[in-house]
Formats: sequence, C-alpha cells, structure tokens
Amino acid sequence: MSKVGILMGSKSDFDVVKPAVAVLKKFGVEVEVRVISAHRTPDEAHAFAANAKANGMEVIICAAGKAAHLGGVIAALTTLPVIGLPVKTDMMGGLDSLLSIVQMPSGIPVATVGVNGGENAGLLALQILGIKYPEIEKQLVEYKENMKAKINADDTALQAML
Ligand code: RP5
Repeated sequence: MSKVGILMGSKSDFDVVKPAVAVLKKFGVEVEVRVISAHRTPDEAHAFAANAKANGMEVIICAAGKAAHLGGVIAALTTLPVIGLPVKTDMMGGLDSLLSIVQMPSGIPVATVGVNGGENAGLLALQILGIKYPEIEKQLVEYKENMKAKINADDTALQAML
C-alpha cells in the first residue's frame, strides 16, 4: 500500500493539514501524520527524512507557517518528492510562509501549493502516486469527472436563473 508522510511544524497547523489527510484517506492511501519542526525539533526532522524511504514513505507533505523551513529541510535530506503547504499567518496572510517554502535554491525543489491549500497538497501527492498505482490514477480520473459534472451543473443552473 502507498504511504504519504504529512508533517506540520506545529499542532496549530493541523486545521490546514486536515483536508490533505481526508483526501488521501478517501483514496485509500495510508498516512503518517507528525508534528515535527525544522527549528524546534531539528533532530526529529533529520531522522524522519533519513528514514522516510525505509519506512515506506513515497511522498512527503510539509505544512508550516511564518519562517517555514520544514519542507526545505526535509527536501535537503531525501530524494522523495516533497510538497510544501504554506500556512496562513496573522501578520502577513501567509505570504511569509509561501515565500519561505517556494523560493528554494536550485537543486532542492519543494513543490508548493497555495496558502492553506491542504486539499491540493493531498491531490498533488495522489497525482504523483498515480504514476505508479493504477487504482489511484483511476480514482483521480473519476474525481475530475465528478468535478466537471458539478461545474457543468452549476453553469446550467446559472443559465436557467438569468
Ligand atoms: C511554524 O510556526 C509552524 O509551522 C506554525 O505555522 C508557526 C507558529 O507555530 P506556533 O507558535 O503556533 O506553535 O513553525
């Protein structure tokens, strides 16, 4: 079974992480969800990244806010794909988190979704896994078909109102 690691820099990030957990579970993917901080628990961050492959992880999602270095640190220590999930902040609306995650130096990419984009982080992980697992790819096709049907229904309903 495929497995995704989901890390967050603080328990306060959990609400943003929940949609990623939900969509991954919905698709039948195992998740390991941890609070690990690049700054407050650097040894745990290092150990997680160093052992991620051996522990069956195939993609890692890293949620963090403010000086959001978690994704970059994890990406520096593994060749697994790392998805950065910037968390909205009170002071800068999450722009601080976004730039901290997305502006990585050449050589250490972190695939970054939008601020508070938990569901997209989960979906991007699924799309990566879908290359290897046909059952996930099949569910992604259905997901997109359902989304298309909903937008088309919304469009039809709107036309009827005008
Ligand atoms: C970051 O600092 C965390 O990812 C969190 O978004 C932010 C604030 O953490 P707390 O002060 O709420 O624990 O490391």
